[in-house]
Amino acid sequence: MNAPARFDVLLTGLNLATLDGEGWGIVRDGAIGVVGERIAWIGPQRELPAGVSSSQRHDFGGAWATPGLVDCHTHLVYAGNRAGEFERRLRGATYAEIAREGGGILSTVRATRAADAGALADASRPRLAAIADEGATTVEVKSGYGLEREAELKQLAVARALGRELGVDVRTTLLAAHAVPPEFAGRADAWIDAVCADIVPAAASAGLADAVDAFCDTIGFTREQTRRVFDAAHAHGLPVKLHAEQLSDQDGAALAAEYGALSADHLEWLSPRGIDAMAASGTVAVLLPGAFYALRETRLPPVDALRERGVPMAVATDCNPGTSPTTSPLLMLNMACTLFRLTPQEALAGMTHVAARALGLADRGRLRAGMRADVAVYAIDEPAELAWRFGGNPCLGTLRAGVPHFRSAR
Ligand code: DI6
Ligand code: FE
Repeated sequence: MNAPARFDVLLTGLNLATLDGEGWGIVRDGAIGVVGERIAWIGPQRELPAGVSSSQRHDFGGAWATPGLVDCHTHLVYAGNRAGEFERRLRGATYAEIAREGGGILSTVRATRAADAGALADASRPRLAAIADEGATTVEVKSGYGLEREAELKQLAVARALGRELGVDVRTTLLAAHAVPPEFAGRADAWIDAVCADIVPAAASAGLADAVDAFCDTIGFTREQTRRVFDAAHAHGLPVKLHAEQLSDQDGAALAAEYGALSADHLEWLSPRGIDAMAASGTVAVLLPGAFYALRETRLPPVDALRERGVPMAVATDCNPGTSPTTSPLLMLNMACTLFRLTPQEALAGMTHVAARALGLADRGRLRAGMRADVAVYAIDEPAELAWRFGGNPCLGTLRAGVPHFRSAR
């Protein structure tokens, strides 16, 4: 590997779990040299070219580096909370019942509409900061709690602004087809008309959406309605994703695959037909163990079949106030293994390069020369520890597009 004469940042004293290739891609006693936003050199420290200098050097004395985490499915920009609904569910009400009564997503819609952009950012900032604090360098954020043009755009703009403020690469997804807003109660098709004719074009022309998502389920939208949203997204040059087969089998994953979706997410009710379609289209399966856990679901996503068919599996927080009120990507690694039986290596791949693929990003998720210099550093003895433990945070900080955000050992 040719090294430049000078690095902007040099990280030394690191064991590397590069995830470059099939397995962990371990390099012991490694170093990473960065120029600008990119990894310029990576390898065993003893092979560092003699005489190379660096503007900044950080030595970690044997900590581990992984690719920066990619949390590819969150709804973290919202106002209010749903603790009261949680108490109701503990007394026996179901998520779907609460939704049908106008609570659930719609209660967060009321709070999110009422918050101005500043208040919405103040409510959401700690969540993005907490996710980043565990090693995330790229975070996807969905709208879907505005459910009217300006409020949807407000959510997307706040997400982007928080990303710039905290130095996290925030990717935004328009999820106007999340629920039927109160103004359109009983007129789901009319709402989808508005989404397609007004909101998708507005988000696209404002440059505020990187993708378009929909909630295809009995308490969400039908396949036909979802298809219309996808057509509108494609007409505006935006890729699609889908909340599919979370609470029932609507054959949504196959529809997503038909549209070349980046991902289909949740998938507890995914059928063999859906798996075949995803395998053929290369659509990523995003697994969300936090929602599975919080809803006390018992039906598992078909992980063995997905693995057998070579469908790439990502893992994300689904950070949202209703079904996954977590800001811990590391806890999701643990739950992906404990609840869904992924291996720790699959789980970490699922929150790095596979998650990047679920966002259409090919420049990150592995530690390799030429990739974006997104790196997470952890005070651990071996990489499987990231999925083994739950609670606590061993992250010592990150490089985000080459910019160091490190703190002292914890
Ligand atoms: N599925 C989910 O798990 C979230 N949205 C969705 O379509 C839940 C959102 C909420 O309850 O606020
Ligand atoms: Fe979600």
